[in-house]
Amino acid sequence: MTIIDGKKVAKEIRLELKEKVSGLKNKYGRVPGLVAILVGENPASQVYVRMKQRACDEVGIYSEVLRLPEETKETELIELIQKYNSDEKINGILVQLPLPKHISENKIIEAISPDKDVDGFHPINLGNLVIGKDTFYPCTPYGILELLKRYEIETKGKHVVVVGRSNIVGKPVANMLLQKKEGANAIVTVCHSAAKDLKKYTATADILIAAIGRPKFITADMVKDGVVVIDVGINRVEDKSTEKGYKLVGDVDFEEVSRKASYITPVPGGVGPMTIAMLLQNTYESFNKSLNLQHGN
Ligand code: BQF
Repeated sequence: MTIIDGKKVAKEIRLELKEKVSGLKNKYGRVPGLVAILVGENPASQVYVRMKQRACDEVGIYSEVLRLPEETKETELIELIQKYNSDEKINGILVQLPLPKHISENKIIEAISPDKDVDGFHPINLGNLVIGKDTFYPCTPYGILELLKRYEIETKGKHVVVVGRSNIVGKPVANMLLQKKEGANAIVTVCHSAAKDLKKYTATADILIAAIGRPKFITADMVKDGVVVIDVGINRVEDKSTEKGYKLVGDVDFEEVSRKASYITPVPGGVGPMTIAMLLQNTYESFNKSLNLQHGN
């Protein structure tokens, strides 16, 4: 059994990006830029935004962070996004989700220029993803494919079972693995909470992607021997023995499932750090695409 070390791979990717960004700076005198917009005080969101900002600093990507009050109006947020859509220093615009209830996430996502949508959530980019065109991949699915690639885990012809159907993880990762491409070309099943007997599906998986959002939901009886397990869950559960009063737990019961798995991602330190690394990767790719556009390609 191999534990997939997402923390280590993410670090490698950040080091590779640091080199590439330094190359851009030498060649063009500019670096990629990212703006992160946080509305309200969700504690987890604050942590995520801080991690993204620190990661930008580490690789030399220019970053701005906007912290807006909970009461921010939808129209105000849209106007801000439009300002960044035409800001040449900025190649990526990220609006941290979830947003307060009075703001429509769909409207906000659609206000972001598809050319700066480094989260890959804009319907144009998701549409391009589904038809296999070059686009920004959502960061968590991109991180999952990158982990499979770097651990040389074959996907072609394998049965991937995705549990969860969110627009951010389940739907895009299923579509990416379905593409007739290197690092994909899998047989993909998507299942979810409406299944009467989830085990019937999960037990047939060569590769199981758990993106459910419930702590330790996947147990050993639900998987076959030798399964590759990708745990996307980031659940905060109370733990009085820790300084913060909580710990992070995945959607998979790591202790028991790891005994049957050939590969498994831990939580923390698995898919989570890759999400941040791929955000930087997308920002770098966005900068390069903007150069190509300027030169009329
Ligand atoms: C780790 C996210 C749900 C909803 C909105 C490292 C992150 C998490 C875990 C992280 C996530 C989850 C992010 C670890 C960003 C991943 O060491 O295991 C990093 O920062 N994430 C987000 O921005 O929005 C979310 C999950």
